[in-house]
Amino acid sequence: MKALVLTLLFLLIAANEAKVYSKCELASHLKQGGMDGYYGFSLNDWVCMAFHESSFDTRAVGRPNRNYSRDYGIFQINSRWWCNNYQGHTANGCNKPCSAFTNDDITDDIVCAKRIVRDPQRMNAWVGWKNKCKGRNLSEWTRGCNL
Ligand SMILES: *[C@@H]1O[C@H](CO)[C@@H](O)[C@H](O)[C@H]1NC(C)=O
Ligand SMILES: *[C@@H]1O[C@H](CO)[C@@H](O)[C@H](O)[C@H]1NC(C)=O
Ligand SMILES: [Ca+2]
Repeated sequence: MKALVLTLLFLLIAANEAKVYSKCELASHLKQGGMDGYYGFSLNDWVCMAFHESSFDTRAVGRPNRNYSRDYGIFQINSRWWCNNYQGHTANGCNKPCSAFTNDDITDDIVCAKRIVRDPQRMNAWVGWKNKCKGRNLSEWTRGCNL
């Protein structure tokens, strides 16, 4: 019985921490977070970016970059500039531990993504967006969503 309870508890915790968004669910959260049109970027841009950066997986952690920084979470936020992973120098522009960007609550991830896009390079900060979304017809990324 105790083992069963522990197993259930573990599954609950695991389920709580590992969230892979669906396209429309993410679009809806981003809209609530004020991302639609933020600095001129549409929901489609944000959804397309998140897909190509993390496949919508809130737990995604990138392999170490050449300079030993890493990218965290659904928006693959970089530890050199935006969050602290306690493994080297960081500017910590979003003033967060990187672990804040690998849980299933993306509220703070959204706040940080907004901070990132306010920098001059805008969404070019995300290579996935630059290579796979920029300048393309992105209407499929919110098609069929009830927004
Ligand atoms: C480290 O590499 C990442 C990814 O390539 C990049 O975003 C970041 O700006 C780099 N940091 C430095 C200090 O060069
Ligand atoms: C984008 O693609 C959709 C569907 O493929 C189409 O309906 C729409 O007109 C396109 N938009 C532009 C600006 O080309
Ligand atoms: Ca978070």
